[in-house]
Amino acid sequence: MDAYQAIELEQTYGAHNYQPMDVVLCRGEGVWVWDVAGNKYLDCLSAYSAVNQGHCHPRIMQAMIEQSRTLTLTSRAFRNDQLGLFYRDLCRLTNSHKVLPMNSGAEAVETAIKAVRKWGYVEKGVPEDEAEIIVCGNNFHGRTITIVGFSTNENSRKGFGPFTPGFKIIPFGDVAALEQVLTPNTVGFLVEPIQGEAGVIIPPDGYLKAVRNICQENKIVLILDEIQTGLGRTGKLLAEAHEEIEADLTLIGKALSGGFYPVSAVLSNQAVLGVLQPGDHGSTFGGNPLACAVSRMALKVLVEEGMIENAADMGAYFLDGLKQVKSQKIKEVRGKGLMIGVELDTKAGGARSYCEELMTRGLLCKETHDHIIRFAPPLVIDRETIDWALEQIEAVLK
Ligand code: IF1
Repeated sequence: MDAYQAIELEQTYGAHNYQPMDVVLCRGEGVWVWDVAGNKYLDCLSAYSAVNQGHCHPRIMQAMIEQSRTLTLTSRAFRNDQLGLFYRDLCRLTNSHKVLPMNSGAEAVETAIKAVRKWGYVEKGVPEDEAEIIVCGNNFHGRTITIVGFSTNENSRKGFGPFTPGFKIIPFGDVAALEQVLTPNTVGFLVEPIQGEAGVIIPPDGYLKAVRNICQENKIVLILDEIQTGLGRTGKLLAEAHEEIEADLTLIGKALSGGFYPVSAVLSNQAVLGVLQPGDHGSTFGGNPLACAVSRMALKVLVEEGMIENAADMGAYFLDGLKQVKSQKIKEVRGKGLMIGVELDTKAGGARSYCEELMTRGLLCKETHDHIIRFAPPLVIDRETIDWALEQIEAVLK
């Protein structure tokens, strides 16, 4: 099937909830992907950081094949021999006490909201149905009604009301704003360590440590959404490590399976997830043996193959190279590890056209908020490939 036929089918039978670039991919290996016409591209999106380990990582693939030959799904009505091992590996790696496994990132966010509300009622004595959770402007935490209800992006909300009450919005990066919004009914603060969709917005140094202290002092659960920043993307296992803090609840997803399978999880100290009783929460696929086997190997290769350190080294190299690019079109280059954003001047005419041109040069990337191009290749990228990428970016942006 050629690209035209594939696009035709999508347009004919698919809901039009995306406006994808017209490239029809059919193969992935490491940092490279190929389209149906045989063209090769450097993937600088990594499926929004779900393919940190590189496309079709052979060891993760092998783990998936083996487990899929023996047992894929039992539901949680019964136990399986992979779940406890997954919990143990994840808790040891992240210094967590408890795990609640889910499937999509949004489900992990919703799970955290339920657990924190119940913790507020049971442990903090907040009156029933009066729990308040603080979030930040320009947040992205998923697409469910509750989550888009506290989005500040009109496109995410329009036409989907009415929304879930109990959320307050403060500016990202503003410590005083958090202190001022607190009430005795505040139970949690949900925030991305670096805002991804907002355009790789890095908070001021010390922000995470400051909000960690405020939450500690006011008995508020600090929930860090590391679904995009986690699992090596910023050059640390979790982005919280850049400020040497530990969240009370940490949300991970995406690369937790290396892009092979939807797997997410809520990681917690005992206090918060400990309030959930049998029957409080669950999902058909949450914690299934196939997801557990795939995720255990995805975590193993991430650590054993030095991908986290490589992300730190190659990220610094990529960022430095981008900062050397002389172009009137570039307003700011920012990033941490291999989570990089290039903000263009509004006079440059919008980021999409540059992404389209980069695509013709064999580099796939995605704009966000009209003027920002995100560069987030798999964490296995090497210096030589970054040099090549920088040549294409310079050629397009000069
Ligand atoms: C799409 C954006 C990124 C996330 C954070 C939770 C979730 C995401 C920090 C929900 C998911 C994905 C969703 C995907 C595109 C992508 C995205 F552009 F939508 F905003 F990465 F920035 N927290 N982000 O980034 O996880 O339920 O999707 O598994 O909706 O097209 P999910």
